[in-house]
Amino acid sequence: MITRIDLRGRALDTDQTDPRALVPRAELDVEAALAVVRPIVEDVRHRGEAALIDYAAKFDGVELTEVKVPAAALAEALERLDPQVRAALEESIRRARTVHRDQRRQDTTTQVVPGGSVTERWVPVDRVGLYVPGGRAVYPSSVVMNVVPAQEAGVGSLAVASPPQKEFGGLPHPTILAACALLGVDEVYAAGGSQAIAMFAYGYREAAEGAEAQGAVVCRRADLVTGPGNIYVAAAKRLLKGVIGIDAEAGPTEIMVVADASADAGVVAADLISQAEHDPLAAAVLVTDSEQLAEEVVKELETRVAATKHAERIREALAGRQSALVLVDDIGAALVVANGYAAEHLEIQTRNAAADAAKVRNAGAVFVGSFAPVSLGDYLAGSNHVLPTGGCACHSSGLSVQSFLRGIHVVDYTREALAEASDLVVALANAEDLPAHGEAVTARFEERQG
Ligand code: HSO
Ligand code: ZN
Repeated sequence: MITRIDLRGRALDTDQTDPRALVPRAELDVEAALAVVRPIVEDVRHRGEAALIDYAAKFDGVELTEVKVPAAALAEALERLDPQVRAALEESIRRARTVHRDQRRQDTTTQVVPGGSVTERWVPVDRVGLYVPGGRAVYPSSVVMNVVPAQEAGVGSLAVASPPQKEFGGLPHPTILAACALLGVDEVYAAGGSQAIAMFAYGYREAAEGAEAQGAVVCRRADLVTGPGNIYVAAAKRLLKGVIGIDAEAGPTEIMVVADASADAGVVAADLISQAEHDPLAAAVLVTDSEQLAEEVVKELETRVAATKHAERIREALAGRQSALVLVDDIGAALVVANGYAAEHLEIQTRNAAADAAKVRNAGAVFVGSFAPVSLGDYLAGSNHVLPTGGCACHSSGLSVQSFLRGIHVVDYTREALAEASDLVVALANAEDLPAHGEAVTARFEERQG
């Protein structure tokens, strides 16, 4: 059910192979989705709420009269929330807040020369749109993972969008609404897919009578949109990047487990399955130096997949080209593979897990030892679960307070400090054939008449 890739006997860190190519990923054609998404985005831009209502009918099968979720629906969802789920969400929020609060940055002022300083001032984004998927993936935990870092960063205005659900009268899923209410988010929209991203990029006004009429603004445009989503959401983010800031184009979930003979095959299999459960395109990869562990994991996968609820989806994910059992000579080689792959989630289940984990350079999040499963991180570790996929972990981080801040350089020089730098600015300006740049400095020291 799962591909074997045998890399034994290969000098992985010295041969010429691109380490990213050692373990394949699922094919995901975001470019093709762009063609679908482009007219939708344009339509939302020009027709606003009327377009959002039309797409809710077309894609979600619901008749909406308004896209904004009424406050009463949020309160009601919270009231009806299962008390156990509520307690778990509250603890998830508490732990995430604890971690994300510590990520807040201090402004730093550097005295460059006497009288000349540069301060890096961290300023939260004014307004953020958070996208929470619906459909197969209804994740109230993702509400927590998006909202908490934005709030801890000090973002002043925060709106959530999630697809309208037919079985809930056109509202987003009630657990998502309840999670919003728990977090104090009161601006929620029943909008999904690329339409929702366009809504955040352009905002919309009340539908008004007459072709030229403009109603009052209902949803203000946002400066940044974050959150996972399907390929159409990724395509809309690619298209609108620049009009609006984006976090990342999230792809299917990935788990890579680096394990040696000391690992428990049942636990490894359970963890691989846990992320395969998300999506038939999810990647579940074991990298091990133990032939015996690999064989045991295969057996455990068979029995555990058969016994779990979403067996079909999981089987498809495990059978896909993106999932594999990779055999390597030793854990050093396993770490070369892991660093090359740059997994969204990387578990280290080895004898020296902490030391091996310290050698990881590329991963969205690392889970150390046998008691830190990815699913703990998904819900309750305190870490964020919106993480870079598709190998993007080699250049990007998961969502954090930092994702919602900008560092503004504040330049403050005295007359004397500028005078001292004047000749140097002029020299560089002339070297670039931009003499007016130099003149902007020297103008300040000219003798003026009158
Ligand atoms: N593993 C997913 C997040 C998630 N899991 C939400 C369960 N719910 C991507 O990191
Ligand atoms: Zn998950």
